[in-house]
Amino acid sequence: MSADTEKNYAQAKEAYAAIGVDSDAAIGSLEKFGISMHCWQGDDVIGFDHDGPLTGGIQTTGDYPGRARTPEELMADIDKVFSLVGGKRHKLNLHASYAVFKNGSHDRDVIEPGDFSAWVDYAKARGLGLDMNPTYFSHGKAGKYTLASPDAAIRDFWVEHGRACVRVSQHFAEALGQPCLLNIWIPDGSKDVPADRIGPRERFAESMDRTIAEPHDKDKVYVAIESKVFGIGLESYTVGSAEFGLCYAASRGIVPLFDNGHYHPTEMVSDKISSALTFFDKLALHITRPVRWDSDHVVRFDDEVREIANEIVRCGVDRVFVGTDWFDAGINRIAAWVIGMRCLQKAMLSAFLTPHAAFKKMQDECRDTELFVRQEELKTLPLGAVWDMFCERAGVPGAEWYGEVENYEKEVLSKRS
Ligand code: RNT
Ligand code: ZN
Repeated sequence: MSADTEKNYAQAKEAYAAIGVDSDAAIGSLEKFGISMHCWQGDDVIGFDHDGPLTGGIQTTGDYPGRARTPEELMADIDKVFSLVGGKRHKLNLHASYAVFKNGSHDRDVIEPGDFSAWVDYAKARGLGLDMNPTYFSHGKAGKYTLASPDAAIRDFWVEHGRACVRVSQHFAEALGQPCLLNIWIPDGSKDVPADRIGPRERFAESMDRTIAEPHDKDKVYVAIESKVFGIGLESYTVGSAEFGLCYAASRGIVPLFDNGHYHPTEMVSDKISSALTFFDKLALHITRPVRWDSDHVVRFDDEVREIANEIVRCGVDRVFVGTDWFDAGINRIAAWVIGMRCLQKAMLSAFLTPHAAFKKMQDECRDTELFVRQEELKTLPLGAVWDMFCERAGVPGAEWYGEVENYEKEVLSKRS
């Protein structure tokens, strides 16, 4: 360990102790804090089960060289990412479109656990968990509507897809010995003013009911529904709106998923977490960065992510499934993953280093001025020195990780054409 890391940490430990915070405990909490990292940053949300473009009103922009084109390349890239990200309990978040077929391909309504055995083996060998998402986009049967389609045959196809994903999730949970989050997001909606808003919503609810009726153990598979305000080409109406998602989750006893890119730009997910957790046992999040719209920019260590992290810690880390969701094809894709993961971890570290009980007491005793002062003074305490010690203890590089990505680009990514 470098003498500087040790010396700086000793000083930081004292500075945090002075406000009643144990920095070793904070590092320990961060080591145990698992993040479900999305697999789709490495290949621009394309997957392996189809040819054709990304559809569904989501978009990657940029053409940086080195996109992963095969499962092997994607797995190697994810290994590189995890070599630069500390922490012991991470998961990998898969989409159904990342199936790795062994004996000929299956359409999405009939995918099987075996179509994901390459991922189960991968996760097992690395001590990772797996989460799952049905893929209701980038497919010939995903036109304007999927689970909310007026065409019963289309709805049936996608219901079968969801049910197959429930079975895959149950298999993930059993094979890896940890619960699997199965998150349902559909792109259904319309570009212009619809004539019927309630019809598609009723059909979506009915299709969801049929999907979650697929037998599963509730302590192994947690089903979530992800809401959204709009998508590209779906600007006027989104079937799975925020109210729909919340009401559906509450009435069926499943988990709501909040993606912080899926609201009007001044709405803050940090303020929504506690409202949901007043009524739900569990909540799921997609951490992303919307820039003016649901742009899925790489997460930075910014105010909103820090406040989301504070809320996760205050409400209870065991109550929140934390996943990531961004995709940038304009910069090195490995760096895009690593930047966002490390920024989220920095936000969590900052939250673990916050004297929440003392601050709450100030609020309850109406010492608002003091709270304001102490919240702002906290921001310039030596978080960086604690972060460096976290990296050191986790065996990952500190601030100088970019060289690793540069080498990987030279040795591996640049050879992909
Ligand atoms: C889309 C949702 C969804 C997707 C992934 C690929 O707006 O955020 O979570 O990003 O399923
Ligand atoms: Zn999302």
